Amino acid sequence: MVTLQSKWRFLFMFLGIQLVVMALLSREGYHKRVSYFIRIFRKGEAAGPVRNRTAAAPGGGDVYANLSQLSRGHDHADDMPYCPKTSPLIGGPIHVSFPSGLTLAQVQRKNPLVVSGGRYRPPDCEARHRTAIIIPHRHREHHLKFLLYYLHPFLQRQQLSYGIYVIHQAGNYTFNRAKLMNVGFREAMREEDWDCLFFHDVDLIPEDDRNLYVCDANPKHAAIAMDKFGYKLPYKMYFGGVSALSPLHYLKMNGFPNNYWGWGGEDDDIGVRVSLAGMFISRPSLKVGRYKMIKHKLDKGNDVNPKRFNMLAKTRQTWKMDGMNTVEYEVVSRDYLPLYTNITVNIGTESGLHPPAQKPAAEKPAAAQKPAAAQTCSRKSCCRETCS
Ligand code: UDH
Ligand code: NGS
Repeated sequence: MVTLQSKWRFLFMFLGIQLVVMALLSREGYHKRVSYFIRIFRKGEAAGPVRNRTAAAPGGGDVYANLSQLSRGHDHADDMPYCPKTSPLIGGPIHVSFPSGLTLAQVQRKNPLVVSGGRYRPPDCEARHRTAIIIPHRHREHHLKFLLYYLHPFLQRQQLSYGIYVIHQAGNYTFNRAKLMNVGFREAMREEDWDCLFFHDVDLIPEDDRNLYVCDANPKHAAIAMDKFGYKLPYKMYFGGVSALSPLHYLKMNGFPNNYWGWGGEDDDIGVRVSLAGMFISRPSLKVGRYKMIKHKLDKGNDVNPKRFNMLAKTRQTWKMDGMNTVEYEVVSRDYLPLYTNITVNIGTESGLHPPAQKPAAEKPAAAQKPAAAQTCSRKSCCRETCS
């Protein structure tokens, strides 16, 4: 009798506990609690600096999801089939965050199929597109690390054959983004017959891998929806951040201007060149052309260019005289690093590649004590591009 009673008590207790658990789970917000417990169990597994998520996760998937399926060590046989027109690895929105502590060695370990110089080919099919990424750079190593962390898997998911070039401006003279891109174009094309070039700011991380890094029939402005502009175009002719041109597009518009020293206007000039050369700006949809910008302030050595509006007003007259046909530079070094090709380049100043060394400020007459970046072009010390 006693044993039968305790059996019933046990059964009621068991059913009661089940009811309480079911009630808890069915309440609003149980998802959060369940994932909280799952995270506790998974704590020890967190291998990478960015949490693994599945491609379908709300708020974006892990950019490395699915890539471990790619097998290493395939020989690139001549009879390899073309990759499918739409890559089966594409997953849509990508979760982007910038955790502290990420190292280049970690990025390298996450990308075992990337070879010297930051080159990649799909291991199991012949890529349909060959894309070079050109990144103008100086003193932004911290941003570069994050860009590489996201860009490598992003491009692999699109089954592209690709190479990443970082064009590093040597010295401390005022930064010149557009001229560095001209250098990048020439140096990348010297190495391989790329069919598309992506000109990519170092601080912009793509948030959707349906934003294909291939060229369109017209020059493409890819960074159409940035978080800092509320995921909208700031103005209709905006062409900044990330753009994509085929070699033919690039040469048709005589490349980019060489004479925008400092911040601003060069991207607008490039946008104007597109239409002056008889082309249109193509764009992805606002849904896929999304980018997160790594927040930062204006760099030292990249002051706002006070001449930019005057220069922009003259693009129609200058674009054929200044660009790829006049670009002058000296490659200081070329390094085939594990995750990218670094090209350090002397692009000189407004006064040429080897301007006469400036005397120390104390020895100069007062009138000559302007900072180099603020010097204007006089007829005597003619800047090749602006004073013709
Ligand atoms: N860049 C460098 N080093 C520099 C300057 C620029 O690597 O010292 C490169 C880098 O790839 C960067 C790109 O040039 O992403 C564009 O420069 P930027 O990021 O400074 O330009 P952006 O317009 O930001 O994105 C400017 C910050 C606020 C400017 C406010 C002016 N009113
Ligand atoms: C325009 C600049 C562009 C610049 C854009 C966005 O005003 O070079 O703002 O700037 N054009 C001129 O100054 C003529 S941002 O908000 O990213 O700092 O890209």
